[in-house]
Amino acid sequence: MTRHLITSAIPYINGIKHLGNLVGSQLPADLFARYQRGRGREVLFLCATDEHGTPAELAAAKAGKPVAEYCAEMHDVQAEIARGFRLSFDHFGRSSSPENHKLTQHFAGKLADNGLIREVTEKQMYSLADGRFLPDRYIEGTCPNCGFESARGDQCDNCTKQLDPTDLINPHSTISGSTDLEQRETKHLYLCQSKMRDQLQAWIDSKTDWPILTTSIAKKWLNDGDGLQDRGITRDLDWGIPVKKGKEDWPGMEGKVFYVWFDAPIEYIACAQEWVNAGKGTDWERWWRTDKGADDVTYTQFMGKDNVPFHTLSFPATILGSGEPWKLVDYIKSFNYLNYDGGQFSTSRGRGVFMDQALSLLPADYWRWWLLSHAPESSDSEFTWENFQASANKDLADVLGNFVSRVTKFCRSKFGEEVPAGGPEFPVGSSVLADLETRIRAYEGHMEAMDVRKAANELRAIWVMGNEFLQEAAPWATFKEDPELAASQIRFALNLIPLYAVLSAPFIPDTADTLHKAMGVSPEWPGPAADALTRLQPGHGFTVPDNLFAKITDEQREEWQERFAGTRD
Ligand code: B3M
Ligand code: ZN
Repeated sequence: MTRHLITSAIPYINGIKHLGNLVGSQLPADLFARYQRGRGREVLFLCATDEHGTPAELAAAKAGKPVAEYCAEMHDVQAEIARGFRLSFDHFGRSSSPENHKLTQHFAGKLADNGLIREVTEKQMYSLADGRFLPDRYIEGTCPNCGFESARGDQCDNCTKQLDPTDLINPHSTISGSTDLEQRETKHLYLCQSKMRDQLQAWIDSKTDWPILTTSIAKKWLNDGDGLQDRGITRDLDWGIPVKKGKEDWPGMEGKVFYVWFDAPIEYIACAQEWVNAGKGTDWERWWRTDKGADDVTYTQFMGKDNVPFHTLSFPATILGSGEPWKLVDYIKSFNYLNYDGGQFSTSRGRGVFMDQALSLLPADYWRWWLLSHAPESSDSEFTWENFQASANKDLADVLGNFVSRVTKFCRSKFGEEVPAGGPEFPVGSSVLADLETRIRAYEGHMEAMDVRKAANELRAIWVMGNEFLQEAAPWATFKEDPELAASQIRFALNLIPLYAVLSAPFIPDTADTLHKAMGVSPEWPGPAADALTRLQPGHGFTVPDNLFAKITDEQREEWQERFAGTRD
């Protein structure tokens, strides 16, 4: 049976992520991991924090902390919030781990051995006052294009023009404010991606089943001319993975580190090693080395569209270029952007709802359901408080919550807290059983295909069927004339609850758990609907769960809308 290796793009360490980040990678990856586990398949689901590069350094400086300390703290913060959202990683690693240091240096050594790395001498801004080279975004000055005074070395935020630090008028260091800057020569390593163009092209061309969003981005980069330029994989920074050729020093590269986008995807592999070293698993090679059994692994990656070039070209170039039998990704599921109330979510400007804030308002299942059922798959989508309120109240409270409440309470009042006997097993003269069968199989199909919205729609339709059945059968009316028939109707309806629980678990795991417990059964993926709907036999005890979903009131919605209208600190 195939095993599933699943990774989510690893979130930057520089602060708590917003809901747009969540729905673009970690959450759909979790949906898929939970689904595959639910089907009884072996899964290794990995994620980590992306801890290197200038964003980490800048965020640590802003927090007034040494960068290593900042990263350790933020990792724990992000891990805690991930638990809050019930993201079921088998391991949540760190790209700064010793495992990743070693493996990144190993890959660099192999690439060098294979003639895929060249040394390039280039000029870069050096700050005498700071005693260091400055990355582009550590330099600010006046934009030559629009006159904006705080244009960054890489781009003007005012007129969006792409800049080079040497374009700026009056450039100064953002660390010290010093204008004592000069151009100095520095040597860097470049990965010769251009030599691998044909190999990468053939590989991408073979992926005929990939989402168009993924392949169109990859092909654009491959064919545009500048996409597959050789790429600098080192930086003049203190924080990062020291440049080494395997275990050996790399002459001329002292004091330099690898570029964050070189080591970040390698962390997908190092994370599996961390998982073993943390005592949670025993054999990482079985998942990652095709010479050690990973041939029957299906590897799926989840990410936002901005990450696609790195996963379709750069990382595969690292893997293929190593000449070693590493597992390559089988399927890349990418997402468009989620916007926030008429604009963009923005980490730097603190615009939108952030993961910690969301959990302080409502339990994770509300957010999971809304985000997944509105996943930005075929185009960008938008979060509005009205839509969030309407979906949660309708789908969760009116449809699912209300069904469970009506069925269990009616049964308790008329037959007690156990499944009643009497009457036929299935509704006579109704297509409900056949319709359920069709819908369950369609749901499975959408989940296998990672069609997140289609799966959510199918699940919603399955929930709706329960209410429609109740409406039609009207056991409260039948009970007066034919209690036997009412008993059989309610038995059928009760049996829908564990079915709903197991099907819904990938989307709303806490609610699923509550339902399984209330019905006194463990999760069991449905075979034929007729079998699944006779699981609860007469006499089987259950309890009436507490109200599953409170409705979001207009007052709450308005208050939240107001509270999140501005920007965070
Ligand atoms: N940290 C960017 C992002 O979070 C980056 C992803 C790395 S995946 C190896 O969108
Ligand atoms: Zn400008």
